[in-house]
Amino acid sequence: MTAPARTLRIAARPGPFVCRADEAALVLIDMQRDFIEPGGFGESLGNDVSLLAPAVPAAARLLRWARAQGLLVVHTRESHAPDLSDCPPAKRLRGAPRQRIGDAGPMGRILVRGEPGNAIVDALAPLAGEWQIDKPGKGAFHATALGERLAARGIRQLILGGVTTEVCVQTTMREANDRGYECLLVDEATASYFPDFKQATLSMLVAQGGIVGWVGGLEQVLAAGA
Ligand code: TIU
Repeated sequence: MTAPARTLRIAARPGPFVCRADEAALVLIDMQRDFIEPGGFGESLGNDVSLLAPAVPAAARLLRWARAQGLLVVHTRESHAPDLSDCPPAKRLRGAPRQRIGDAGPMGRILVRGEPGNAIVDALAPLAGEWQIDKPGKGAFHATALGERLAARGIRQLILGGVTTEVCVQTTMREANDRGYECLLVDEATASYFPDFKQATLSMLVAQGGIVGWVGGLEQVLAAGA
């Protein structure tokens, strides 16, 4: 006889998120130096990167919790091949950034795989066995093997954090929702260069009875399974 699935009941909006630990993964989106530290892609777009700093210790607490609960942990990086063959001109040429994707910056080439600035920040460094997904798009399912790998592992629920809330995190959560995953986004573990965009994103995800999924507070997540 197989043991019943271990469930963690997390108080959330629009209602409780009942996490089945064996079928759930923590997905931390793009917690990279390129977005969080000066000299990377985020700053090259004209953003104040200090607005993302509070999400780092919050994501670190969430990561410790997920590891303690035995959840699969997935880290993503927005990144491109050195020859930029996976970067459409429409992405590289968009806007008027100080430096474009592939240009040389103080932390290496902007948003290029393997460069120092493309690494995940030290406080959230992946452990051996945790998945690291390099993604050329905003969503983590686009042009990656993430969907196939999660399906092969029997994962049905995603607990999400990362940056930025309304860009890569929201895109990934919407992609996942359309693929049938139940998704919980953890408020303090996500951040935006535009705080009002973050708040609007959280509101729109849970509106209409959770049209895209759930949003929960960090303390409520940590209290589950404590
Ligand atoms: N610009 C911005 O807010 N975000 C991105 O370009 N990528 C991610 O969100 N990771």
